[in-house]
Amino acid sequence: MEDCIFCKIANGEIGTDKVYEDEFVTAFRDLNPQAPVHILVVPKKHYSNVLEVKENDDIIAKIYGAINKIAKQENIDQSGFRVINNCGKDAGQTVMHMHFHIIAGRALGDKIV
Ligand code: DGP
Repeated sequence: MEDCIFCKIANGEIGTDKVYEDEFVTAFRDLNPQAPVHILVVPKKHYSNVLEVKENDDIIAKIYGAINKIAKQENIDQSGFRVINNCGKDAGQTVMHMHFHIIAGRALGDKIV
């Protein structure tokens, strides 16, 4: 996707504070952190959001495999963290490249669910 900021970050065209990378996934610190640890985990391939993930596609497993490693790397595996995916307008998705927020480093307060 030509004009996608997260595609540009994932392919190295734009530099960022990268914390993890493998063949399928890149993770970097959010520009506008909501907690001491706020990391975005994105697939290297462009998906606008989770609605584009097909049943037999293992990208979500790859993303959660990366989250597992990042949690240990960031020392939040014991204290805990929240993973958030915003999909579409009502969820407030602002970047149309599927991404999962890892939020941690403080008590996260009220939950929606
Ligand atoms: P969402 O609302 O779920 O679409 O969250 C998008 C997040 O992406 C938001 O927390 C800010 C972050 N973000 C937007 N542009 C950039 C960028 O260029 N670099 C980084 N590191 N984060 C960005």
